[in-house]
Amino acid sequence: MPPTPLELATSALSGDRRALARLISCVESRVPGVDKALSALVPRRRQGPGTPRVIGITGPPGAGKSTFTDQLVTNARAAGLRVAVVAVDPSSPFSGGAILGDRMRLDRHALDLGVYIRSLSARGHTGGLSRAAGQIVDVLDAVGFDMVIVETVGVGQGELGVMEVADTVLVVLTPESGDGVQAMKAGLLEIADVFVVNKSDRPGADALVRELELTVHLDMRPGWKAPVHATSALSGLGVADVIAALSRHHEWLKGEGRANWDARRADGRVRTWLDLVAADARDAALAAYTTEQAELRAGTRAPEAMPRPRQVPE
Ligand SMILES: Nc1nc2c(ncn2[C@@H]2O[C@H](COP(=O)(O)OP(=O)(O)OP(=O)(O)O)[C@@H](O)[C@H]2O)c(=O)[nH]1
Ligand SMILES: [Mg+2]
Repeated sequence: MPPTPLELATSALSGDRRALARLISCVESRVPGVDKALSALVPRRRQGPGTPRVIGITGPPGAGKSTFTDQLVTNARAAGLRVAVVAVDPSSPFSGGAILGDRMRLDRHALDLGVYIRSLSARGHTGGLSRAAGQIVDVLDAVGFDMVIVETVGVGQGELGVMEVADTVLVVLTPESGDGVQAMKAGLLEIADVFVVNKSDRPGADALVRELELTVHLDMRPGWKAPVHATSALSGLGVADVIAALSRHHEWLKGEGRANWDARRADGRVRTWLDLVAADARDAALAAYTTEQAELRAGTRAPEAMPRPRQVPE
């Protein structure tokens, strides 16, 4: 008999890496019994912006997110912190190029027991990537990591959900993303706690920095104002400033911004629940109504004429 998720959770809590990996796989595919294992971890989940610090890194493909992740990991390790990295690729149904790239870049930490790296692709996900990412962060939290970094490619709606699991979000752009920034300004402002214009060794970086600064400045909402940093992550130029900005945001969350953190976590918990409700309802509907599904497939029944139970199943 393979171990139950609850047994895996117990082993993971005592430091068993293989059990941790298997538990995370259970979370991804929502195997029976995983809900019980996760609810058992509740008392160990963070109740405030303390440990772990959960840092989200997002931005367009190739912007330098993994280079930054690597720098953050190196920095945290130097301070003796245990770090987990969750690399999420919502666009890819496979563990494709981006994730492989992450792997290779982070490979130099592979033998370091203070670092845990996990990639998460869109394949086989029921109940949403953000649901999975959120629950995986909870697991990593419970087993005692000091820092969890969630890297996800893109800056669209899909990534917004994934980034909502983070306490602090770093948006990495490049001079090349200038035009795109216009289109997605509102969305970016919504999620970014720190902006980075990476590859500042290339032309156009200054203009994008000014544009972002102006955008942040014109945002009338009270609270944290996202700083904008120009970096060259490859050479390390400006990276220390970004790390300092991430720490300042963390301090802000602990003080003045505490209500902000509480609200974000509350929303996150509700969203995870609703994702689970939706996933269960979908599974239940697919298992039932087989005749109707055959008619739907044949085109003799409209999707709108399919049964849609509104009762929450027991
Ligand atoms: N010129 C220049 N290249 C950089 C800089 N930072 C990263 N790169 C390069 O840009 C490429 C992409 O870097 P990654 O860190 O993999 O970017 P990413 O955002 O994680 O990419 P995906 O995960 O594939 O979306 C790599 O070849 C890096 O070496 C920089 O500051 N300047
Ligand atoms: Mg990457």
